[in-house]
Amino acid sequence: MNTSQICRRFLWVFGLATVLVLGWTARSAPPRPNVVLIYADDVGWGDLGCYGARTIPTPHLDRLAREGVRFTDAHAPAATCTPSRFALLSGMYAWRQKGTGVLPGDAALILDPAKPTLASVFQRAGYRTGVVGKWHLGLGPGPGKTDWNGEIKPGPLELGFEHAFLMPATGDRVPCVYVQDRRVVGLDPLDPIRVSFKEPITNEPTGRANPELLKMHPSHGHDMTIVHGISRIGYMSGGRAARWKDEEMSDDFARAAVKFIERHRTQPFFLYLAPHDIHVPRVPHPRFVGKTPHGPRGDAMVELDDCVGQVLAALDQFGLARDTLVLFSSDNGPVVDDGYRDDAVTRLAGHRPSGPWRGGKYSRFEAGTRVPMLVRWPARVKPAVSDALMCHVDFTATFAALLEQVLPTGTWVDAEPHLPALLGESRVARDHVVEQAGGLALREGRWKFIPGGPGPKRNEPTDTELGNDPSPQLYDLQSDPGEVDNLAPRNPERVEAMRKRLETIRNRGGG
Ligand code: NG6
Ligand code: CA
Repeated sequence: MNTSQICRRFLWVFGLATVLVLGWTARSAPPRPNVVLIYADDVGWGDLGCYGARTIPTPHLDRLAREGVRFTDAHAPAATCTPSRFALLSGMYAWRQKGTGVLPGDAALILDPAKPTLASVFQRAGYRTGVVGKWHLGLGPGPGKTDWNGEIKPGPLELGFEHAFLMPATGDRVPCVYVQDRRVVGLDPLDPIRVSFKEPITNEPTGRANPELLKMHPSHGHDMTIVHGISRIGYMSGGRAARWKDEEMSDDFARAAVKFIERHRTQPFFLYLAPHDIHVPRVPHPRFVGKTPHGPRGDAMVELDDCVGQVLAALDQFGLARDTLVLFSSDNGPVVDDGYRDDAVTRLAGHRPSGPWRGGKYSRFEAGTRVPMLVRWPARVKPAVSDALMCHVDFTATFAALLEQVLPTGTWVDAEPHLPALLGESRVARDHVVEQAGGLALREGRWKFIPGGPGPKRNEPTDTELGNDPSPQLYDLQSDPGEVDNLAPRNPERVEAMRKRLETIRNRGGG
């Protein structure tokens, strides 16, 4: 062999080695998908076509289910919004911290900016981070102090989000304006906003005094300031030019989400998209009205599905679908009448929002927290149905594992990393989960334990069964998914063991 032959052979071998090494690293390189977490409001296990709904078309959610993992035993950390979202972002069950129940619209921020959050984990890993939609975790220093006409902080930007486009609390609570980053969108400084949850601010019309001005009437509460013909919880004045239009809210959020995706399409991004649908007041855009036989509640579900469709279309259009993990779930179980007369009860027509589970939003029975959950990531996740026991409180630790972020031991009080289960690669996840709805309940495998204690049997405004009983309850969900046969009197040992375990978890402390 002469020198040039040796050279050529060397180049050839070197070239082959390079191809092999590159090929290998491409397969084993740490995955860095974009993540879009869609966290819907009050959507029940049974409200999606892919979970059995027959009369509510949800083609885009069904597509996610077909192309990803559909979970059958996934749980929101609580049966209402604020505590679930608190746990989702902090990795700590909300019942460990006082003041984390359903918040008024002028509450102070309840998350501690000094502690890591789901968003800050992504930010530390070099992701662009954004939140669009329902916040409901408090903004600024709180009642009378949060400056709705100036800079609103602390908020999501102090917690690891780089961009924010928010509804501050809920659709049925004032202030009915969007906040972008730290400012109200479209505010006229000559018409400043004032907010109170204690007393009327001016003599502006309220649902209580002026029902003739309403286009949707409350069934319970919701009789304070009227904004666009709907009376809300709380009083606000001013900010007229900035007030959102309920019919356009879903599109407003979808547009903001798509804009965020487009802006960051060349960098890894994390988007927490929190639609308002299908929470009350349910006021879908006219193009969805009449799409189901169920009135506004069903139609709002179709609107939610359309919002998901807009996001999926953007991912397809920008060539990002393959490398983006899309996760869909809900912050608590379903509710039918949640305070407005919107025909939800009379037009149920056999639809079962809770699926086979008992109870719903506010309830310690299973439907309070057992929610739909879908995970699609075409590059990595194979389509499957998984019965792994999952809880949103784990997302912090689980995504930290995905991003290979090492955080000091004890950072997440309750979050456990369950990445293989999230990706559908394992059916083993939690061996227990605490369900919060006022009081607590414990799931351990197939067993469900609800401690005995005081409390009403039903939530009066919504007529949901709450799961309260003076005596302890024990159910075997495998043979009795509807929680009707209380096995506690026949299994005192299991009851005692689960009572003790719940006590131990409770006493572990919030730090
Ligand atoms: C309740 C409201 C309900 C809803 C809920 C919070 C009444 C009678 N009911 O107090 O309409 O706003 O709070 O829902 O006012 S959540 O999904 O944000 O937790
Ligand atoms: Ca909710």
